[in-house]
Amino acid sequence: MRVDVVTIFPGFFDVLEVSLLGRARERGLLEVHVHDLREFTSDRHRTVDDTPYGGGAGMVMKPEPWGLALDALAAQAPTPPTIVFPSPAGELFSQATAQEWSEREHLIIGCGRYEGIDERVFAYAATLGEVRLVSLGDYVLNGGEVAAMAMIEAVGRLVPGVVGNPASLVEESHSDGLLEYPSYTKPASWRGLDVPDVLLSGHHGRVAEWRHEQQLERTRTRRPDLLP
Ligand code: 6GU
Repeated sequence: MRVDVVTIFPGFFDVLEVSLLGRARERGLLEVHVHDLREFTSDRHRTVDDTPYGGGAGMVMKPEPWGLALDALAAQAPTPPTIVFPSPAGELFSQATAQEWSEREHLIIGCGRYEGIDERVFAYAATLGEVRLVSLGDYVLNGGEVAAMAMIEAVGRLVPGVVGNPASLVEESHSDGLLEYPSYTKPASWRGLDVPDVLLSGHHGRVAEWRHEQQLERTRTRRPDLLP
């Protein structure tokens, strides 16, 4: 999979060099290219924003640099890309979104700052690929960069081969619509706190049943909105 990120803060993405996704990059499973939006300006001040028509607070990102950046990146694509704009005004990003995108050949992620991007950019992008405005949740970040990073990690770890043991993707939170069951390791007793007996019993059927009950109970208390 190839991911192109467009941002006015390319340095934000330096951390992708390390950890899980860093190794996936080295192994050629995941190619992430970060582009500075200001490279697509032509004025002396490399301007990417301007005041909003109709008035109001803050600045809006100008359409021209975005148009040139999208042209340059979509032209490289063998198939129409999925073009993602992280936005608190978007649809909610979920594990299902991550799964869907992990099967795509090419993602372009456009990170907006300030009060947003000129709306016409989304309409233009839709002529180049599938456009998705996606939010991490109901709170506001200063820009799309941190959200893009979260999306790249959630998607990247689902690309086949990125996570060493694919079985570890099966029993995790949100993979079956429930929260994950609690986990324990040695020692069996620690500071007066004991591992539940059933996990020491060696009885696989009872362990599986207990874990499922724990998933249901946790989901009921912490995330009732996930239950039907
Ligand atoms: Cl995707 N962007 C911004 N700016 N704020 C957010 C968000 C995205 N998701 C939650 N808050």
